[in-house]
Amino acid sequence: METELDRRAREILEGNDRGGYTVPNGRVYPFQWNWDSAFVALGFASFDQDRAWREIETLFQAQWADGFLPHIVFWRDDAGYFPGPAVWATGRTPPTSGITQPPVAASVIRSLWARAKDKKAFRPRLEALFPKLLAWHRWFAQVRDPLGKGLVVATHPWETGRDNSPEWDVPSRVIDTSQVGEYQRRDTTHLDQSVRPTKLEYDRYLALVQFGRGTGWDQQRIARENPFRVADVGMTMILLRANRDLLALAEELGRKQEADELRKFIARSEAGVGYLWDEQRQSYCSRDVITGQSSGFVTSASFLSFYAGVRHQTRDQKMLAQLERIAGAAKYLMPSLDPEDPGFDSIRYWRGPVWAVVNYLIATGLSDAGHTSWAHRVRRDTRALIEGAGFFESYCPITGRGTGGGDFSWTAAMWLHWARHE
Ligand code: 9WN
Repeated sequence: METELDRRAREILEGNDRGGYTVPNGRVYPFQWNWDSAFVALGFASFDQDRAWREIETLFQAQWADGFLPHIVFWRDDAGYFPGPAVWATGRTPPTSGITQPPVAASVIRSLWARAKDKKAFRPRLEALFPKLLAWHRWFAQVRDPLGKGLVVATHPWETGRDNSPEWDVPSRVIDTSQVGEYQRRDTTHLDQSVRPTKLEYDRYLALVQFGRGTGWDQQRIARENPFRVADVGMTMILLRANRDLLALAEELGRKQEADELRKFIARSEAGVGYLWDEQRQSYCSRDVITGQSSGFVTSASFLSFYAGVRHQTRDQKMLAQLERIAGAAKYLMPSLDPEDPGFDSIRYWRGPVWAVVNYLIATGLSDAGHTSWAHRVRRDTRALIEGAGFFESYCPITGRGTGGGDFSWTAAMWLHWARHE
């Protein structure tokens, strides 16, 4: 039976639907975002499978010829967001940003395919999407893995989806912001400044956009020369999982050669992911590839090792110990930053708040690895947050208060797909 929250979640997705794509929130984020759309598709699948596939198909219409998939597609301009298409100036049709985002789409398509009742009807759509997904994954391997270890190097904090994580503080210090000039932020007209990134962070975000634009969005050059180049633990773990899911689809479609290629990507990442283990911190952390320095921060992304299917007995035990410690310090899992870290800020974006989509990934991984009671705890906390505060962008892990934008698409989607279930 449909509950009040089920109905509300569905209404949010339908209200944020702009015809083939969904905005994360109509006011704060009025465009199509890459990983938001992937999660949103899971939400649609609970009541409209055709619409779920369309969300991803629309996103891939904005793919560049080299396989790159942008983090924002500006199907229609909207002055309510900064930086808009004129600032990015990528010269594409449709207009897009020039950076990417965590590659969850292949995993989502695998899930949509598994639940498709009429396989015959969806098979041509799977056949059409498969090479596009593979092209994006190849792009990561060819352009964003300079160490050849199967890791993902992010060239902008926005790429990681965890924009102001303290993981980026030290690597960002070298970014020259002297040429950024005056600009007007729009996020702080919609939301309180206390929940958003700082002016210094925004200056750095824009300096990186200017750098990319200065290269004519030459991705090869950006990968070599960008002042910010960090192997992101989140994107790396997500890509490893996505490669496994794409491999399952390759096998399903009988694409032997592609399956072999994907097996190589997976083997490379499995062998290389140890580079992100911080022995001193006893956790997986992102690592600056320019200096070789680990961030030393335990964040929600650290726990995606389970989701990636990385199995390492001693490291897994250490991560479970971290989980237990954090569960004792926060009422609701999983805070985006270790609550015992001195920089923890329970309401500031990716420096403390809980995000339903990351919880979904973490819980999926924990469950797959057999840590079912932890997986259950993460789901229960997500459910309690939504029941208590509604469909917010994120939540304070201490009080459960909603933070950021309301009527948020991916939170509604996570309710429908996952959090509401027992
Ligand atoms: C920049 C849309 C996006 C999410 C990101 C989240 C936030 C954008 C912003 O909103 O980032 O991409 O302007 O703050 O950090 O994960 O995809 O919901």
